[in-house]
Amino acid sequence: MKRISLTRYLIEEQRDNNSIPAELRLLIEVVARACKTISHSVSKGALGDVLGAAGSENVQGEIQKKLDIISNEILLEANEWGGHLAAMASEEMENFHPIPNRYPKGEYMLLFDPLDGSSNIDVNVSIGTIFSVLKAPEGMKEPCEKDFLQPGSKQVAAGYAVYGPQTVLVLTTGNGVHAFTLDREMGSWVMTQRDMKIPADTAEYAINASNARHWYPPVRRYISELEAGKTGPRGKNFNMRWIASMVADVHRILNRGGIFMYPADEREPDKPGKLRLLYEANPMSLLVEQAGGAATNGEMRILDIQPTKLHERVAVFLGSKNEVELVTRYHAAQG
Ligand code: AHM
Ligand code: MG
Repeated sequence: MKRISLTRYLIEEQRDNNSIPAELRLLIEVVARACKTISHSVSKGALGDVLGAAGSENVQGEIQKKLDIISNEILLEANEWGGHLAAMASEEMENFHPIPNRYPKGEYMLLFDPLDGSSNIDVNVSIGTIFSVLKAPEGMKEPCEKDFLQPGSKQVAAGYAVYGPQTVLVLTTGNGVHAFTLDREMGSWVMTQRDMKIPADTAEYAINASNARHWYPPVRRYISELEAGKTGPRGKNFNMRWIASMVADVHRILNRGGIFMYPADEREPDKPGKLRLLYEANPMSLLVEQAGGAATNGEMRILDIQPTKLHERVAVFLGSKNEVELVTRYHAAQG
């Protein structure tokens, strides 16, 4: 079998479609290299003294794990000196991270959740890194928060690395979704899936059902119909999976279909859901759409949402198109 490395894919994509300029290629390769380093740390576990809490909280008031902080540092350090970025932002930092003055600046902006699925770190369940790439607005001199507040449709690249039984990088630059498996002996990312596609129909759904009593009526209706199975209104049985790492749940959906949901609920009306728009929902929505699926917040396409702040939260329904459209219609019907 011919092995196509990540580098080769990026270069050929530029040659054939003119879609990955050299700076963007550098950026993607640097992020991929950082993910390799994170994967190495993750796999050391207790032997590397990387498990457990760091003793601090992030801006969302969540307890930070040692690996949240280590992964954040790895991504910042890898990306700040190459000259390809204007600024970075992360789930783990309240404010965005400008490129230090001693380094040249580039035209891209990188956003990431350095280690998604933090609750799974210490129990050896799949976790991941999610990233999103934007272009700095035309004429930007000193970056400010509002430069990051672009709708997800403006992303020029997005992806994640999942640290599971295998470490796999899944990437889109707007021309399909491709997966690269980390060959640890060779230290390289090798393309193992080209053009991943999500089937439009599915019999599998993912939601944290422990929140059921807080759901709004459209979500209750949708889930109760799935639960009713063959003798219910949907006339077929559905299976449920919930890994509690969005990266791992989305990876399953890209591979065999499904719908993933993290809805808003009645607990905190001002807080629409748990997941963050800019560095979780947007990159995952671009990947899912590029693979033929759909992603909404129940009301509109996630990629069309105009963000208003860096750490904004959003309700998420993504995956197999026909299911996402159905639950979105139930929201519209509710008015
Ligand atoms: P994190 O970024 O702090 O890890 O939180 C996001 C994660 C998602 O990966 C996952 O889908 C969700 O939180 C799980 O939430 P819950 O604890 O409700 O199961
Ligand atoms: Mg996360």
